[in-house]
Amino acid sequence: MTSEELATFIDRRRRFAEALGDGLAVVPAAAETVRNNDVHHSFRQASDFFFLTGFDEPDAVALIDPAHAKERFVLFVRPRDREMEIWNGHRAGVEGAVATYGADAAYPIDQLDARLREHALERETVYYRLGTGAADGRVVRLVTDLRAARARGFPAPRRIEDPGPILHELRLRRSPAELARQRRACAISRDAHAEAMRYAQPGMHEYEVQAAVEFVFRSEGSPRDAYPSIVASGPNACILHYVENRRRMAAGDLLLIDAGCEYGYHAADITRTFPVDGRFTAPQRAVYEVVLRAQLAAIAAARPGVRYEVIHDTARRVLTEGLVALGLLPRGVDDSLAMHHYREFFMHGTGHWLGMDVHDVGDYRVRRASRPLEPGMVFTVEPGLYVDPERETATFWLREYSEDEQWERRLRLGTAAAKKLEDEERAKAEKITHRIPPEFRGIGVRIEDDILVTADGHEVLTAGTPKTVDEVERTCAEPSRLPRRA
Ligand SMILES: [Mn+2]
Repeated sequence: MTSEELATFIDRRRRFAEALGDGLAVVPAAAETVRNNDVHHSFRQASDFFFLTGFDEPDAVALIDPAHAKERFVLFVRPRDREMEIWNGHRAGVEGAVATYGADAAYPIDQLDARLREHALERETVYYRLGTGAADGRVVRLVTDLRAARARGFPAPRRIEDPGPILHELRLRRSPAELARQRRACAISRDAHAEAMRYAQPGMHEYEVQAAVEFVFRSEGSPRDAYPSIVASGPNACILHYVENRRRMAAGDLLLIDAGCEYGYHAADITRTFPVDGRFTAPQRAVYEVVLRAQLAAIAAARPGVRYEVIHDTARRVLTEGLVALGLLPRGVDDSLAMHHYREFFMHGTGHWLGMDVHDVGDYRVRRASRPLEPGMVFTVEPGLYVDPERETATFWLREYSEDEQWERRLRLGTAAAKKLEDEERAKAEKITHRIPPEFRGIGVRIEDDILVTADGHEVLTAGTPKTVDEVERTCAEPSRLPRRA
């Protein structure tokens, strides 16, 4: 770790500690998970833990105890072990945790219970995110155990508080150093999408194009994908989280690729949709142009002070206008919006925060109101349209409703009970069966870029990824530098 990197983590811990006051935070690392038999999934550190420590090993816990006289940042880690390190790789050990990662003190992980107890005895609040893993039982037992200490006049924990809201507000706005890493992730991902357009050909399998995308990620310095790549051709583009990537592609297919890499623990998230044989058909192009118009309009709305929901409202209005014009919806634009008919073809949100995690942490609403954008926030804008390949008709209910109310009901009643109620209400409404023009069936298009809110507007971090019909077709026609199967 460079001294500049170390300074980043020290600064983050300082800001976190200020918010903790005299509380004690317990932040666990990610655990290794079994893939099959004695083989593990590739390890990726928990983002909250990495954000505070920069420490990249499993079986570790960080304590942040700002009111402690000496041990304000303590790491519990796997001790050095020559034999284990020969098999599984280098460990920093307790020595490295202090020397490299700047811990005030470090101990072997098996001393956690005893030492955590000493810290907790003096603190009224333990900040720990319940429900995230193996340390839950440990923390609950400890707090229960120390109840008796209060009768003896020790502070002892009265509260287990979620540190998430504090940490996630810190993670929501990019510092210049963080932004530099995310920019790099975006630039690499941009190059990978352009290469996929050059590389793909009819007759290839989706996974071959996936290999081209991920080759560019690795060869330009990204150690890891930000999420499993979606490489969805033809009708598969209508499956939102399709990751099988095994279909053989044919001329006339569209190929939707949703893939982004990680660089310096920051994610990029790009989607492009292009014709496998390099030329959009007229219906494909018509749908594509609608999605593109919606995406550009939504991006144009991004600037400080604008509420986050404006992005979605802008996208869905433009998409709905396009759907009506293409004959995919039975009513006019205003009805289609109020009755949410567009959801037959656009069933997801327009975007999400993007940071260390691809679907990053951070609240979208504050006291129920959509939050205003601020400089340093990064989010995706990814409208899409998906026309079911198998249905000749679609059913539309003539009923206005508020999505906000439906969300609230889901929170109050739970998803299953709320859904039942929604179905009952819908059954009472009149409905229209609308024929889907056959030329659009099976077309799925999504276009996604990553947007930084700046002081006076926004910046598209993934700019330069081919996007207009002309840019896409031109890039598809370029030769690829990557080898193809003979
Ligand atoms: Mn996304």
